[in-house]
Amino acid sequence: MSELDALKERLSNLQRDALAAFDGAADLAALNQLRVAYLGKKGALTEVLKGVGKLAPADRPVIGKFVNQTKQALAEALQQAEAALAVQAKAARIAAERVDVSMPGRRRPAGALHPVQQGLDDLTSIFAQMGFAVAEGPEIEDEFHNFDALNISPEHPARAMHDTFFMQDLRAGDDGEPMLLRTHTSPVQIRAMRRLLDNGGEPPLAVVAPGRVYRCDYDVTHSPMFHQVEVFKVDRDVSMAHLKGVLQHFLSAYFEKEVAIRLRPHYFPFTEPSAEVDIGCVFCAGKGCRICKGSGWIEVLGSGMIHPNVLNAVGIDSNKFSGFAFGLGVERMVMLKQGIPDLRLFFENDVRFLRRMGVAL
Ligand code: 2NM
Repeated sequence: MSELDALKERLSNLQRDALAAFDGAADLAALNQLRVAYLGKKGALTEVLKGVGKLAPADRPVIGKFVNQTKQALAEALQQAEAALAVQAKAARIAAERVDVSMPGRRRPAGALHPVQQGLDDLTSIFAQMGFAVAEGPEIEDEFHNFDALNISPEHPARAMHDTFFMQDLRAGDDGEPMLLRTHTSPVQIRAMRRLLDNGGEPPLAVVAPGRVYRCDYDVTHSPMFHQVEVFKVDRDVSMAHLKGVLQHFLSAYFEKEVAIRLRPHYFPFTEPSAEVDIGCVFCAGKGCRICKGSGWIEVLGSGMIHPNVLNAVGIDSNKFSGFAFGLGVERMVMLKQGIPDLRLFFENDVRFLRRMGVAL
């Protein structure tokens, strides 16, 4: 075989091998290595071209044309392989980054209202709907608003260190009178009545006062901090009939059924007459059970006609005006409505209780 034919054959073998190799390249990096291997300065083509020097001068243009065709073919094949790999790489990237937009999001725990807060809101809104104004006030009080104005005399046992948390270092006023944690929300009522009179107003006035209260009392059925809702209305000719009507509506609304109520004579310093209020037992429908101790009745709140001394203390003329008032413990009301057996569950923050009783936001 002539030198020319041998060279032609080497070139066409090189082209065949190169095209096959380009076709089989796994990625762009591999293809680049093949480009160097075939077309680079020290590549296979350069190696073959070393043989051109040995050819007869007349054969050189012939092989030159052949070399150009080979180079052209390799360049085109490279370009095609490159384009194919680019398409393939893009498809692979899209597949890897694929997001299922129809997949549901991860659920986050939403949190909930504490059953006591839900009870406060439920109770307060029943009175708000009846037209009572909602009032809040300070948890740190003075003796006037918490005791004196409520006709609770200095000798009254409720004032004793035993029941009241006095602030050791906090004193108010020029005479350094003692401050205390309010033992009921009545001081909020006193403030509401005083504000009305200070602003030159006069009754009617109807207020509901929800909030935290504190008593130095700690056992299975008492917590040193608990919650109260207190309610009053003052106007001309307010009577116990109004009290009973409001109680009947409120208690049936709260328990979401027609409940029987009864008033039993009682004593509170701030009301006269005073009455404790029972409802027909919500657990046994009045038949008698362990919860109502066989009586068929459960005590739910204290009430009465506001004592003339209380009205006079805030500047309301007790000869012109009268009022009813009552107060209840929120935890007790929630326990009765939800069948919660132990007061301590409200304050232990056991998540099993909170998840079960918590009201979704
Ligand atoms: C009770 C029972 C009876 C009461 C009295 C007042 C005020 F400030 F208007 F005089 N507010 N709440 C009251 C009356 C509270 O709780 C057992």
